Amino acid sequence: MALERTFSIIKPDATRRNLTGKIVAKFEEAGLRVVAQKRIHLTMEQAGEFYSVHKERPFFGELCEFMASAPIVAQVLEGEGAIAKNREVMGATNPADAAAGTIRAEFAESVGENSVHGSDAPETAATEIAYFFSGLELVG
Ligand code: 3AN
Repeated sequence: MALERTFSIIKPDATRRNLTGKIVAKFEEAGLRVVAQKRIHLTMEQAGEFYSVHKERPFFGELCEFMASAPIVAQVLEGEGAIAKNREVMGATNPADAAAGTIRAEFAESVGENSVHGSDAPETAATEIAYFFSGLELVG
């Protein structure tokens, strides 16, 4: 399997509850390496731009308000098959469906406030990484 990079966000529900370290530990235990990381507070406009693929969905406004409600931690994770591995460690979107031991099963509060975001494909990973980080900030 190839060495990949994926984009990850530790969301406001998790930063608010001081869960950053516990979530990073889950990634590291799964063999993912944090090669870039920063804590930022998104504006509504930035949240809307990041989630623009969902702009027609009924929960779009609520999603943007949530993502701009408190700081997030944006990260780039590197590892063998990092995109799929990260999604496995995150668990299903709805915490009620997430497998035991996954981040969402342990920490997520609801389908909307679900603690983490992870890219779903190589193309989205590249776009999302470039939206948040410059090449100089990726330190493998
Ligand atoms: P994932 O984050 O697992 O890839 P997506 O891409 O379907 O899931 O959804 C993006 C984000 O939109 C989710 N992480 C969640 O915060 C929010 N979301 C998805 N479905 C709902 C829903 N039914 N109600 C509220 N928010 C939702």
